[in-house]
Amino acid sequence: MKIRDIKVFACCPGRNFVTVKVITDTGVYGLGDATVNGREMAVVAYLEEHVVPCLIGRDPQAIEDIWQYLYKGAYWRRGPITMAAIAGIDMALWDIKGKLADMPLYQMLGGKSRTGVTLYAHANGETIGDTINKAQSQINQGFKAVRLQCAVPGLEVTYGVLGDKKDYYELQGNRPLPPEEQWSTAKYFNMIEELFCEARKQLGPEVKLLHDVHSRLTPIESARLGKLLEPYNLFFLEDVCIAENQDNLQLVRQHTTIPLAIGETYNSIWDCKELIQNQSIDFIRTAATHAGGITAMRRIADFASLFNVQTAPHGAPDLSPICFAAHIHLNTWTHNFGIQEYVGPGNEQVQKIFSHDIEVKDGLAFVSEAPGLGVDFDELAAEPYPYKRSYLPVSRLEDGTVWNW
Ligand code: CS2
Ligand code: MG
Repeated sequence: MKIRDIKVFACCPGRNFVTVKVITDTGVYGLGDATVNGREMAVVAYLEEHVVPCLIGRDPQAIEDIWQYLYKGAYWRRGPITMAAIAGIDMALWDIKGKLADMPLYQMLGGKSRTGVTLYAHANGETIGDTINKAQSQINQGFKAVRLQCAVPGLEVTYGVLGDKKDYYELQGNRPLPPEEQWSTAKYFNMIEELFCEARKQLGPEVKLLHDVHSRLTPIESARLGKLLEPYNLFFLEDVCIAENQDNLQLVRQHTTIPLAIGETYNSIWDCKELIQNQSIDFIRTAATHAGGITAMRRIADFASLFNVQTAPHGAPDLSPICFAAHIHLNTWTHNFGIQEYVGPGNEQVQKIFSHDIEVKDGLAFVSEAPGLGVDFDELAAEPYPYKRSYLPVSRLEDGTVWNW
């Protein structure tokens, strides 16, 4: 069996997705997600110019060999563009293998560790009351875990909050130049404790509460935040500070018992090796699309299991349903799985282009029994929605200094 062709699609059904389709000489094909938000066309060029020509004629069943060929063979290892390109190919090859074996991916990984995958929903609001009401409505729909993000009084826009936009697509899908947003740690600290204090009071002790700091704090500020929020029993505090220097999280750890989650931007096991083996985190948030595919996620999950670290894959709207499907298979298999982020099924166009039968009920996702990943891509339905350049925002402190967005 040989790889006959590989097609790379960039479409924008509300926001941009890069989709890889590996086609074999028998007609069986596989799909992968290679989307890097705000840098989509770099991955398209990397794949079309540097990866596709090397793979035509190869055996699509040699997944590990192709992964190593693209990783070690390029000399230039790691980085978001390289690893998303490898991920797109890797997912498609696992999809093909599943179709050939007539087995869903989770079965090939080792079978089920659980029947349903626990999801956390998002609640974001303009005020504390508004955020808590939205969390309550997610709980009413059956979610047992909710991430709370609230606008910071005194700042025009806040990460994770919609403002005047109707959904995440309108918020993120059409920004031909990067908008600039302000950040103030002092203003954030004036709001954040009250949010969780009120949420616990009003939502009760059972619901799992989560929060994403989106890397805005220094390590010592992160430690302070952890201590401040400890009484409200968070399930995890995400991206509390940057961990380019992996010791940063060790410093936070020395001061607080709040569970820590990090890793959505990591492209390889090397970005989280020390975090995991030093047990300076509780949840690793790598995504199949950004960390090198299913092959790489499996390795990270097994490594993390040695150190009591659980997986909590990234589930933002800039990961396509192909990545979501891969995560649901991985999460169904991974024994040390923690929780999956979930922002809903996507808009009508997304659902039409990427079809699958993953069932979401009472805050759990149930894996597809279809062979491979169990998701399809409708090229014709994608055609009316071509790629549109769109950026993530850039953050500045109130004095104009560029800060972490
Ligand atoms: C976020 C993301 O979902 C999350 O936890 O941190 O929304 C992130 O901002 C985007 O994926 C950026 O591309
Ligand atoms: Mg995040």
